[in-house]
Amino acid sequence: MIIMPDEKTWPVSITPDNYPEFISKSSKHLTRKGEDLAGYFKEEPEPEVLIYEVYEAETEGHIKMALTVLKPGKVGNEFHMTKGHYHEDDKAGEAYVCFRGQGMVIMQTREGKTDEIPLKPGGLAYIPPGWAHRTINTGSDEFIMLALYPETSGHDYDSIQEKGFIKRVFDMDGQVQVI
Ligand code: PAN
Ligand code: ZN
Repeated sequence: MIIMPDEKTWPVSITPDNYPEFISKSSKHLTRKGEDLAGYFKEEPEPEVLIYEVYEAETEGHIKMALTVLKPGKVGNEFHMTKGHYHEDDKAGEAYVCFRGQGMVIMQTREGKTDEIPLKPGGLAYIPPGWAHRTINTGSDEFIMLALYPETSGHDYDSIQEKGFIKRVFDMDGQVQVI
């Protein structure tokens, strides 16, 4: 059970079983459809296709929480993914905890270093400060993860929208390929 006598009262325990309760108490809900991701994939997504949703909690203190539900699927042979961003504060890192599905976080620095961390339920990915990050759903189920990051992080989407990610993730004859 999530112990939340009212919506703004913490602490909470969020688990792979009770995360829908977190969703129901979240204070902000974003949806990202194909039309919101125009220009991100190699091929253009169908405008109305739902690719992911984000539920944010209004936490007090310096750690913010957001749950991402990334739908399974592909655009052409490229797996569904989030937009990806740098944090505006280059001292703000982040942790992703996977609750459901199969996927990965791909990361890069402004100097061109890249890395990736595969994620399955129970796994945690630590994203160091200064690294852009994007989540990919490489499985056939929803990919669900909780992100924890400083509330002062800020999100820089423009750098990714302009230059894209160095590494991308494709289904090549049934194999997940990072290229
Ligand atoms: C996450 C992301 C979330 C959606 O909460 O914001 O997965 O991805 P985009 O923000 O790239 O669309 C996070 O990294 N927050 O900092
Ligand atoms: Zn982030």
